[in-house]
Amino acid sequence: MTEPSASPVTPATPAPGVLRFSAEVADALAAGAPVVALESTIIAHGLPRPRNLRVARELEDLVRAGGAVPATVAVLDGQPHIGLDKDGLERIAEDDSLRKFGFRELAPALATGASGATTVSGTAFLAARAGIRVFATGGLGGVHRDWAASQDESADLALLARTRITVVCAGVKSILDVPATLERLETLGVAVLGYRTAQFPGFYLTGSGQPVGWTVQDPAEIAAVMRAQDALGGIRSALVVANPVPAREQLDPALHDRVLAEALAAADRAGVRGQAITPFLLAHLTEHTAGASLEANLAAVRGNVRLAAEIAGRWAAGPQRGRG
Ligand code: PSU
Ligand code: MN
Repeated sequence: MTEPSASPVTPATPAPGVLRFSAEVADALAAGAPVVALESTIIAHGLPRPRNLRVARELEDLVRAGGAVPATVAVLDGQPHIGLDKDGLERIAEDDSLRKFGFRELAPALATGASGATTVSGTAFLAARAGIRVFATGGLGGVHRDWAASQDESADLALLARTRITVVCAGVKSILDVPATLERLETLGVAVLGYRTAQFPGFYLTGSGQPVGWTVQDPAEIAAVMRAQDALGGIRSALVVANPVPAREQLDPALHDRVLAEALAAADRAGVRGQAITPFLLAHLTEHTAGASLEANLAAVRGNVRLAAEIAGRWAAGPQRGRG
């Protein structure tokens, strides 16, 4: 693959043929046109069926409407796909045997021909290797609330500490310990920008109550920060752009707090842990808020996808005078 001229990334490129590009993603990267990576775990394990397939298509269409090319990432039959065709997207949404692949799962999956949806850590790694700089998701994984006992911290955080990609998210999932997750991002050296907010977003909620150190007002400023990261050189860490769900589309905070407490208690009773805990809690919230949490989740993801397309456009356009 030739490196896109407008995107000054220098990925340690994988061996030829390891990544399988969709035709539109290959063309866009070769032309230096804007591309937005999308993860597949949210489709396969984060959303109820059959709505998830419609959402997968809708998110790709939103990227296109924003002037960029969508690259939904997944591993199918041992091959990492950067951009899925119609059948691939259907498989992600409908195949019950699909696993959940974070970064560490990728090599065993390739070697054994396994199939799975990629999480933020799996997607960010593969997208960066492919030369894609902008990635949209819902909420990052992070430090779980029972961390002292379980030591459960999503692999998303450590991977972002060593991967040069910009992740647009609505904060971290509110099922997590948000202040602890922010501390970990600081420890790991991952920069966080609040998009038009001084408060770190709360995933289903517009605000988490936690402050964010930097506030940016437009995509050009974000692109300027990305260029500054590259200008500094050195450690290739990510940039987290935290984009709140609009207040009118957030989940009612009182309902959120009540149902989340119930969901955490239910997970504890059922002995759910490890990779299964995030899908369990998200599904419990959807069910016990009569779908309201799902609508807030989708509103957040849509906003992130739209913003990511704008950032990708700014990034591909190259440096502007005086800013990004
Ligand atoms: N955002 C959503 N829904 C999701 C996820 C993110 O709106 O389902 C997924 C992402 O793939 C993220 C994963 O990487 O949840 C975190 O899982 P874990 O806590 O097991 O690392
Ligand atoms: Mn975990």
